[in-house]
Amino acid sequence: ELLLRDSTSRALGFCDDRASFASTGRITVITPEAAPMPELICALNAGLGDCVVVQTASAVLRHNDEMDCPDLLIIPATAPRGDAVALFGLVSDLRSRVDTRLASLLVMVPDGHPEAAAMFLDLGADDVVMQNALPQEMILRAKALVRRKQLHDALRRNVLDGLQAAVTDPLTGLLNRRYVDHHLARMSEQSTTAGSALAVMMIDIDHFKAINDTYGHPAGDRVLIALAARLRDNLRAVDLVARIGGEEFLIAMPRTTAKQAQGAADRLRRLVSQTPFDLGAPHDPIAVTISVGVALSGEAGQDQPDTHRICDLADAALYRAKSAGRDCVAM
Ligand code: GH3
Ligand code: MG
Ligand code: MG
Ligand code: MG
Repeated sequence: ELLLRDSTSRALGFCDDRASFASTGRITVITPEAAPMPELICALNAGLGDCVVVQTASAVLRHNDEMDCPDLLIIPATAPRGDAVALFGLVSDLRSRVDTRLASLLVMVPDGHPEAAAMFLDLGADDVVMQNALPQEMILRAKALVRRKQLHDALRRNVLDGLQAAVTDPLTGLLNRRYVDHHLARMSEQSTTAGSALAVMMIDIDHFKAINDTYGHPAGDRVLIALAARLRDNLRAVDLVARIGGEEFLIAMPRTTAKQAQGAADRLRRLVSQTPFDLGAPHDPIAVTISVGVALSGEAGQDQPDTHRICDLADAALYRAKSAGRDCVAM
């Protein structure tokens, strides 16, 4: 193997220093052959990073991180002519599968079959290379495809980060009102379809102005952050937890009965009131209480629920909790 790599490296004019080609991409070659093109594999390893060989499409992901498909898939479509149909199927399959569709796809086309090149491109290959092309050409095409995939990844990450930022409250990391406005209706519809109810809680910190006045605004901010974490940590993953105003939070709980909602609200209320928030020196732990208003929607048989109305009902309940003396739950 060492010999092959050396000879290939020389043949391709790669520099001998492998370190200067630090692992740049993850490449998977898909071929039923047990030991395909050792020179090519070694050249790819030397020039582009880590290259693995698998026999089937479904084996691609077993060799890679589940959530993280390879940068480049190479299909040496150089098998006998009878297998062409299977290879066309493989290419379109890789293109449509969620776990491989983002990988760049390069097909090596058998000599004398230029029509196959067009077919593979039409089915979604990003590039093709003829079997008799020089290894340099193969490597350069592979390298361009790896770069392209990595650039796409970076762009996609930026877009996702941007979307994430648009629906996140920067102080607490909870979801924000914009997310609630878009998402609550969908949660409510899903609950109705499932024949269960969606519970909405409005939470408001009691006398928060006094906390700011006593400890300062930065300490108030840290209370908001700690309270947000305490709420999030004590709810299910399916529950939506959002900061919708200065010291106001909204929680939406799918598949929740009135009794469960009331229990959850009171549990959260006690979790806050029973353990003061310790911000460290110079502050003594800060005692905080919350008032909670709860409303329910979407129980079986009910018409399409109006999420604005549910929020209004939860708001009204919160108002009653405040009137009743705070540090309590109203429904
Ligand atoms: P109540 O029990 O009636 O809710 O009394 P309250 O003092 O909590 O209510 P009020 O609405 O009068 O005051 C809310 C305070 O929350 C006033 C405002 O300065 C503070 N606040 C709003 N947003 C922030 C924030 O992001 N950080 C900090 N530290 N304070 C905030
Ligand atoms: Mg308020
Ligand atoms: Mg208020
Ligand atoms: Mg308040």
